[in-house]
Amino acid sequence: MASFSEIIGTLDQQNRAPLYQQLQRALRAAIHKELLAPDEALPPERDLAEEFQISRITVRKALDGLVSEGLLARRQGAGTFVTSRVEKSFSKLSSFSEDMLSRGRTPHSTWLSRAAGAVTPEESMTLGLSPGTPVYRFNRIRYADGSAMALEYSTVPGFCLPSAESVEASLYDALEKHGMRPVRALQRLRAVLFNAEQAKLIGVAENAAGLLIERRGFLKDGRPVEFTQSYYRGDAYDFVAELNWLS
Ligand code: 16G
Repeated sequence: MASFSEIIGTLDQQNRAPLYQQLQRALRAAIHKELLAPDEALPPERDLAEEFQISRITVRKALDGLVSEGLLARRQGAGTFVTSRVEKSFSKLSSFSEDMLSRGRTPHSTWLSRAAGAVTPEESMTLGLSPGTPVYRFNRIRYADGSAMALEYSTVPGFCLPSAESVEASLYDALEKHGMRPVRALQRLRAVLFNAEQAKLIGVAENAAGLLIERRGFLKDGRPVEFTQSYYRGDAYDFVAELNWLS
């Protein structure tokens, strides 16, 4: 079997660029050229340190950077892997958590805010609610295997849930528990550039390309139960739709 340096090249101890940057550059290039395939495991940090004659701290620093770029992912107990782009079906009404779990990735979120409030004029138009109606807002950074994938801003009418805190890891789990999970949705997709604040939250460069998906979800009886704006990293997602010709 080829040694790892035969795949990604060696580091130049005389070069003025820091060694962790050299290792990052070599790994990034190998991933882009697909010398390292999606889902391929990297050798353990200890082996990399030995092979490239650098400290484990340097290896860790190099890998940390690529994890936050979304090129690598750490899976607990299993090691570090090359990430694969997520293919998301456009015709399935699934949740972020389900999408990630079905790909063997571990979802988690951090809260930007989770609160009750009154509907804004924009939300009342979008959700068809009368002014003053209580709503819950759930704003999150969404991760897969520790890499930030999307920023998500959801508004849910007050009748759907008993409290803001009733939503923990998954909004759809909480809605389902209360018989309020949407069964139909309308979606709109638009290309966007991440502004400085969003870019910082999700760990990409300012003005990096992203995809904004707006979803309005409805119950069987037609009542709207969700308006969500999801800003996905453009470098992490492929949206896929199956089309049928109805003749
Ligand atoms: C997805 C949905 C979003 C929904 C969320 C619930 C798209 C474009 N959007 O991100 O509308 O609110 O899943 O995820 O798929 P959760 O149940 O994991 O919180």
